[in-house]
Amino acid sequence: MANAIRALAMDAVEQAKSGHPGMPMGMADVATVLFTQFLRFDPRAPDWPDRDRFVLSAGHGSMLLYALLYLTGYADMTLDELKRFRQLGSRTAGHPERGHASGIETTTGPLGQGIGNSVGMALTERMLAAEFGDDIVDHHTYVLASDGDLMEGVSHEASSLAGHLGLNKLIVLYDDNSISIDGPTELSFSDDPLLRFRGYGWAAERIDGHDHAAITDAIRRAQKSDRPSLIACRTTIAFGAPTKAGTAAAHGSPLGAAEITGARERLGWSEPPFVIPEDIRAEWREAGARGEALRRAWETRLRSLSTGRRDEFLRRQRKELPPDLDQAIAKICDDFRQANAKIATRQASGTVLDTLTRVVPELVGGSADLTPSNNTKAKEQKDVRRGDYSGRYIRYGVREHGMAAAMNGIAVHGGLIPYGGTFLTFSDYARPSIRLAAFMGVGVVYVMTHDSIGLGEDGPTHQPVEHLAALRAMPGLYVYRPADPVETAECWALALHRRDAPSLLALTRQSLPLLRHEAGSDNRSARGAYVLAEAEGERQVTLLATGSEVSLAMTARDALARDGIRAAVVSMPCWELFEKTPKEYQDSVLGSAPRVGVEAAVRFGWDRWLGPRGAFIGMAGFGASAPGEALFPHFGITPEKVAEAARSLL
Ligand SMILES: Cc1ncc(C[n+]2csc(CCOP(=O)(O)OP(=O)(O)O)c2C)c(N)n1
Repeated sequence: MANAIRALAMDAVEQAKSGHPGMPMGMADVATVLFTQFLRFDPRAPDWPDRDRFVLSAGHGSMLLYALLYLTGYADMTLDELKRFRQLGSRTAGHPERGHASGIETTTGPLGQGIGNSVGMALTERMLAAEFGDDIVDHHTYVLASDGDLMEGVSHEASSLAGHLGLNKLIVLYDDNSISIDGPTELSFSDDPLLRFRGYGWAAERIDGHDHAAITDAIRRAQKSDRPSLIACRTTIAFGAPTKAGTAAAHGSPLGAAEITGARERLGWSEPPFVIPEDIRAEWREAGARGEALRRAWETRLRSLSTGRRDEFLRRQRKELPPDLDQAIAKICDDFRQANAKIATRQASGTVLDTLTRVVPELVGGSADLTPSNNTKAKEQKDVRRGDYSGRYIRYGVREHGMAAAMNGIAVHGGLIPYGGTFLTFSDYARPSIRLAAFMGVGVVYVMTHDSIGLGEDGPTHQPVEHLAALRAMPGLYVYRPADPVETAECWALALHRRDAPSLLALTRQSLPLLRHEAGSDNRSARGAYVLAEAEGERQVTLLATGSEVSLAMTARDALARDGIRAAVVSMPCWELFEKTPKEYQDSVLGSAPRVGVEAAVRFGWDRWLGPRGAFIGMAGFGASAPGEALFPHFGITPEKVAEAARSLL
């Protein structure tokens, strides 16, 4: 059965003239034992919520996963798809892409991310079990990881968190083949991963990854462990290939006709390319059919839940939000207006969360050790702890990347909606996982505070300047920079409603005046940009601003009015949403008068809104260490400078 995987991997890579045959051939035995004896899955119900999760963290070995999906009988993974490996429009992309085929739990390829995701999945399993009971939620998360996965920093962060939280249903099968692209791993890697993972609080052992009995025993032990498990499987890369086995030459290139013929001989595999003998195929299909009875038994248990609990469980699986969310947001906006709240948008966000976490029970928060700064912990949220997973707040520690990768895992697992905080400047530390959230289209929410020089004394290391531009450059990510408490609540509503893409809230440390005084529940931020204050009469200039600089533009508008200059102020909380509005709306907002952009960040990206005659007030370099009130004048970001720029355009 393992040789069927090896043959398909060799054949598909050869046909595509590109790909990675080595890992699938090396880990074929481990995968066969896992899929035939342990993994609980049902190809006929790939999204069965209580299935075990299998994450191929070493995404370059994608043919291993595709072969398994084909052999076990997933309807959309046909032999034809294997023959079209790595071709345009096929389900069998170079690296596994979530959504391309059922059975692909998460997108992998950037090494280390899969391990990070798996920690979020395993944690979600425990949290949902604490809420809905072990009868309804009781599954394992299995990961196949390579040397590269273990070298990458994100896996260290995530594994350390998994050990701390005691996620004992997480089992990592490590392809300990001592080979990476440059050659033997001893060129760059002298860790003792077993010692390291034991240090994280994991169980760790080494086995012969070609010995089926040893693999079986090790997985059994791991299933009984009270901690997460790393099973280092000693394997030979490209097992069976006559000259390339055990060498880096087999990692990422087709083996070539002669080598494949030799491998077929050694493995005793006489079938032509892409042909699986009937008896072996039947055995694989039988392995794929094992899960149906388990799934049906689970469905019976689900039916025995009370109607209320069952409906709640299923609502979350459908990613449907509770019906009272919008009403709650409207009430929060009213409260802000009544109080004429002059608070930082991070504080407004904290107030919003106090309500949202009550209305949306699937919201699970956290921060990379900046909880009091990010205002991410709602009043009623309890910490998630080792052994007690009933809380809804995760202490991620100083692990931004691990946090973002784990949040992706929480999101793809289903049943919970993750949000997590850090300083906006440290979005860089989380960026590879943010990119994957955008790429997969999962509704993670990032709460990124301290969003400009306005943060003050911590200085330029902490003051983001290029981050908004960099984040806006990422396809599929919605970047929100609300201007006041009302906009903050509106942006939270938009972020939650968007279940098919990640959202990032850039929030201030410093207090801001309330700008949105008008009553009513129209979510004006939903259009991405809108006229906050129209000119008195025909517009002579339009001031475009985001976040903390909108109030500054409003002051400039008053100053200009005193000189008889008619200026409008446009708040632009979300460029991505504005881009999606009809051109007529955009034209009406932007107007035909000259424009001044105001944002305490770099100009990069702004010119598309400013037009050929536009001016920009913002940052041209890094910030400085001083109180925020001193920095705005120092860098020339003041109402006077905005008014001056406006006058120069007339
Ligand atoms: C973040 C990241 N960096 C680099 C790569 C390119 N890459 C793919 S596989 C690999 C290392 C291969 O070694 P190993 O992980 O041991 O896999 P094996 O050769 O055993 O298949 C590298 C550097 C990547 N996919 N992701």
